[in-house]
Amino acid sequence: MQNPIELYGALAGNCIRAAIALEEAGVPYTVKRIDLAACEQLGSHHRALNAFGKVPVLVEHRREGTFVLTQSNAIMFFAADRSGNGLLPADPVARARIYERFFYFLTDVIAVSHGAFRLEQMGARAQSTHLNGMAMAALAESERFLESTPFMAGDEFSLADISAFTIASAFREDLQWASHPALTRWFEAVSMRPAVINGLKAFA
Ligand SMILES: N[C@@H](CCC(=O)N[C@@H](CS)C(=O)NCC(=O)O)C(=O)O
Repeated sequence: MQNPIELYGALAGNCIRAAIALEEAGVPYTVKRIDLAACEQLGSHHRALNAFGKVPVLVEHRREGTFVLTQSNAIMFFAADRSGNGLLPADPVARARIYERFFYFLTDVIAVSHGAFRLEQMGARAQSTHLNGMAMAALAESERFLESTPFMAGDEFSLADISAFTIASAFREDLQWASHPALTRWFEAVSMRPAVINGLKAFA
């Protein structure tokens, strides 16, 4: 039988994060590619899944009906709940630390970088550069998370690392890696994880 879970998406950070989370969680899924350049996400077929016309979208075919989930971060938490592993442990303290770091990357790096991208599209180049600089500085600051632990929120790989990894990949060319030895070591280690490699390839 086909995988009950489908992940609709494209080669973009939000979709790759969702794919990496499913891979790390060991949740089998089928990739459904959406051609953003051809505006397939805005067509009626895709809008039936996500009225906002965005990817990623996760679809799970259940006996009791079809479950549709949008928002990359919601999909990551869905995957973590299925994983039964360290992506999001049950211990409230460990979990709180993961939330802290996960939302650091989401709100201080990814969202800021997204704002920069929108400004660039509007032709507001100076403002875009300023915002991108803020996002990059916040990413560089995450070096301190890695001073005493191998991963962003502790001794185990977690949702916080997935959040950090895709945006660090996007900034790979511009980050001063030599000044950030812990970030460099972390990035190399995460890049070699089989689930991360598979997630990166999901929409390639
Ligand atoms: N907050 C949403 C953002 C989704 C989003 O903006 N997706 C982009 C691709 S990364 C998209 O669908 N772009 C196509 C469009 O805006 O037409 C999430 O995290 O899933």
